[in-house]
Amino acid sequence: MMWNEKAEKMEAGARAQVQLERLQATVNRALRNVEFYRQSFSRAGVKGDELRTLQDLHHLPFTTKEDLRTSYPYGMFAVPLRDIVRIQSTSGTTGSPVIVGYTRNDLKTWSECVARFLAAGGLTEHDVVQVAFAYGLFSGGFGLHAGAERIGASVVPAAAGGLDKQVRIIRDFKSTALACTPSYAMAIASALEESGVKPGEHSLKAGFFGAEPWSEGLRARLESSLGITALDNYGITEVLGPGVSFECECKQGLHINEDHFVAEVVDPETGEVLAPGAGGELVLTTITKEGFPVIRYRTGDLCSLQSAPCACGRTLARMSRIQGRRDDLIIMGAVKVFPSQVEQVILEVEGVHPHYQIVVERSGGTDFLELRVEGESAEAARRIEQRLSSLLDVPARVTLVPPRTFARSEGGKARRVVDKRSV
Ligand code: DLL
Repeated sequence: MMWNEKAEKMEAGARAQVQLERLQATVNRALRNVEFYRQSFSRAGVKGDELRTLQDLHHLPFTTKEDLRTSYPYGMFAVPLRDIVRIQSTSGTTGSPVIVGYTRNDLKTWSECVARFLAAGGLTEHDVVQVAFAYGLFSGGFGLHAGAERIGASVVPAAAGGLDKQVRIIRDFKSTALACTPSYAMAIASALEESGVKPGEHSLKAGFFGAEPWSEGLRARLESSLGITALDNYGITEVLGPGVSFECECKQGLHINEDHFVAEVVDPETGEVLAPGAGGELVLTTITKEGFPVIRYRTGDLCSLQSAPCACGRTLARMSRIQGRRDDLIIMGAVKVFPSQVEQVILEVEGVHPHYQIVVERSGGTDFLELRVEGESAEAARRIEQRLSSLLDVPARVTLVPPRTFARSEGGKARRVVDKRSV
């Protein structure tokens, strides 16, 4: 189902024109109202009125997380605080947090973008949506809530935490859709199973998962254990929150809401813009945000872009599933691996559970990877070891641990890697 056919199926030329006009307006507003952009444009020797085509965007300076942090708390706001009706923030786990502000129009844009992905997953006013993301400064809870409400579904603000509570709500409220992180969905699936509820005995039919990287293997596991269709959606607080891009029923990449954002993929080292299909760092520019516009924001997320038509009929370009963040890449000498690649290996083998931890250690100058995974099958462990060793090109050790060794997700972003080399 399409929430906004006009926008989602707009012909390429017409959309490019809309994008250019909105981009020009955004840049003008940012230069007028935000000192940071005046300085960064002047350092780069570019002027706002030099933006005549969409390609000219490639010459504008990047904005980094560090830039946003330096402007803490309100330095990047492009409107006075009296026009801001909502404030959210990043968690600040890797440094000081970034505070973002939304005007009334921005909140409308946000719920529109979220409604698009919920509708793409078949959600209507007849659904009961269980939002099991944290509500608070994190953008997940309020973002999903507003989008589901906009569609007219019955929204249950279950919030994160309390697996028993999640199971009870699924069972008693007859939730038809679940929105949370994929790792939390797995914890909920395990808890449902342990409480004796089988896929055919509850009403769930759709899952909207995002906020952290996940693998095709985990999708398959979630779909079979919960008896649902599981779709990926991507977002980032500095740019909007959930709603930047989303999968349709074709599950062939995430459609970018291009009437609100312009996406580029650049070489993470040189910043050079890459051709469609090439993997690199996602760079996003908002073209309708009023309160907190960002120009060429370096997300740190790695993916590729493609503009080939999609069978669903949407003309919105697609990005691949996010492989991981630049910071999450496990680098062991010449070997580079993302936690989601390790997860995929675990899920290809029967006999272990997708509850795991990756431990990286150094001994005698050599790096080792140990995968600790819940399960009892020595045969499964051996097969995972073999597959991991060929994926990594270095020996990997798999240690089986008893079920429930790892604390179940409380709904936040999973932390899978323990790097003992830095302690
Ligand atoms: O996680 C917004 C969100 C909420 C998206 C709910 C989807 C659903 P932040 O806390 O600012 O915002 O974290 C953004 O999370 O840069 C990615 O590294 C990661 N991320 C978000 N969605 C996905 C996804 C929200 N679908 C950071 N796949 C981003 C992989 C994702 N990584």
